[in-house]
Amino acid sequence: MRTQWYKNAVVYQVYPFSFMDSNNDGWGDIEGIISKLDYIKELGVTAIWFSPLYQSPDYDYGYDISDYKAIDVKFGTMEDFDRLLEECHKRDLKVIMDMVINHTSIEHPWFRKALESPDSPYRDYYIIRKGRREGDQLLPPSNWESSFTGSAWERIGNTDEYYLHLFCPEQADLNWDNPKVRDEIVDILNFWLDKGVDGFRFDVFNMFSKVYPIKDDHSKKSFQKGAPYYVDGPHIHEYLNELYNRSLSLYDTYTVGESFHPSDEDAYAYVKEENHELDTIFNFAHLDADNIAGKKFFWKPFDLKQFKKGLFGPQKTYYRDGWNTLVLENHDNIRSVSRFSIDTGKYRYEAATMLATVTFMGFGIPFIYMGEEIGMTACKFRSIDEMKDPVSHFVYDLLCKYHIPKQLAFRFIRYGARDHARVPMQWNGSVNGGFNRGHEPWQCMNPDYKEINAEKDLNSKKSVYRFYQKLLKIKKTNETAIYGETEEYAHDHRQVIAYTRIYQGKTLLVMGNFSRYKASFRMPDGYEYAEVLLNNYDSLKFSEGKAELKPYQAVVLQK
Ligand code: TEU
Repeated sequence: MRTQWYKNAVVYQVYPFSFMDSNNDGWGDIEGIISKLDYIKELGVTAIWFSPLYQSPDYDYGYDISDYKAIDVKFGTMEDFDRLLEECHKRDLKVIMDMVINHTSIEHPWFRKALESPDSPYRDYYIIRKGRREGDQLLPPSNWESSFTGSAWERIGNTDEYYLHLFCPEQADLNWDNPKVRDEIVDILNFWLDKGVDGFRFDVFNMFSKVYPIKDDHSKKSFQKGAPYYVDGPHIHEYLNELYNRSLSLYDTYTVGESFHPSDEDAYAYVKEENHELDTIFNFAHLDADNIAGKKFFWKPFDLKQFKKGLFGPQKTYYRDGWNTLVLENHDNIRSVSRFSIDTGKYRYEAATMLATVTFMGFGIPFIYMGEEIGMTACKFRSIDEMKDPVSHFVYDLLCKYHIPKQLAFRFIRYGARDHARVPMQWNGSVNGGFNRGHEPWQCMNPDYKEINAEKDLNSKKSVYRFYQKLLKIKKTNETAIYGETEEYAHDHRQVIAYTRIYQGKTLLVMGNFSRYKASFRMPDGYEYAEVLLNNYDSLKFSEGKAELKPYQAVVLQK
């Protein structure tokens, strides 16, 4: 049944809120997406991952689902979705749905019914516990923290009970230990697979299984309080395997799990083919190379060695018996050209194409986030009020609570905010960047849309999009680029990232200069006369076995 079509796939992520607003109401929609499918196809991708399109009250912009089998009205109808699916398949584009099943919206009927009566069978769909009494004070059942700041427990009205939410208070965690919950999930997956979708991206899947009974986390090393009790939990491998057997393996699917700081050992187990859990997971470790301890609002100078370690680690580990993914951006991260200490002013094109080359030529499936292919930059937000993501506000409020001056707090938020990726797509230089016909978009535009937009990029001699086309063509068709084993070079080099991919006697050498200064790199033997497959400059200079790379130059050689 399963053809493993994903092995030479290239995935494009659409964040529906901000892609294309066809009816000019300020929200992106399905009709808008359909109108841009040719643009996506022409780029050279083979699949699209849609961030949630389901019914949602949008406390976390679609990641809080209130009906898993309905399309949200702001995006369109189920008929519109069916047409989207058909139009994608007509163009040979696979469709990957986002599945947010660690938690549901508190507006989901299951949660509503759970709260209606203490005897409701739906209570056991969630994680509801009595608080702890200390004197006259009622405290949460444990000291676990939410990923979005504060306690992970929310008190239920005036009762002495709390429910668990590892994200927003409006996102209640499901109790995966209840077999009925797993039945419901299987039913939802099969509903979409029966419609013909081709795979899923599982949101924070490695938080599904919790350690019971609930207890305090006293460890000093936890990424956040409670993490050892809800990350890579005791039954997670079993539950994934169950989804595989009861649903995924019955169709020609592909899955990618979004993991939350997994241990190396568990990460490998999730993707190991013989385990029948997931096909791939996302690895984000390299994206922490310019923040402190994985906390994205806290700046540190870019550490290229850390980036390399994060990027190459999974390529090495999963090579023999698993598969990998390659990511620079998504809806949770700031634009890649605007980070890693990059000089965007002068070298936006060079940096955008270098980043894509050194990342996507590795072992794994490239995931491209809408707008990345035209080198969209971080948004020049002027105040916290322009930001819609609840996380930006939670963290801002927290910083202010600790007496950080407001301006400084805002600067922290602006450094790492997810809002940067969520401003509307910039299609052209007309009103609202062509996202719609002038209605105020739900999230403000990046004021640079007149300078940076798809139309302008495509007409430019230095087009990021056209470079991506060349790169993706190699990535999809060159067997070495698909199957080759990665070997890293220049690990200690402070400017250059370099590696080979080797497969059946053929070799690719990929090298990129990660800085605004010239850099020289001693290549492994025999590349001076190799064929240049890709170069983001017109020429490449060699001297005595060394490649002399210009600022942000990236090259792929084949031998
Ligand atoms: O994200 C999980 C997650 O933990 C982070 O990427 C998170 O966005 C970051 O730590 C905040 O700074 C997934 C989704 O991708 C995200 O959009 C959702 O908000 C989250 O799950 C909850 O569903």
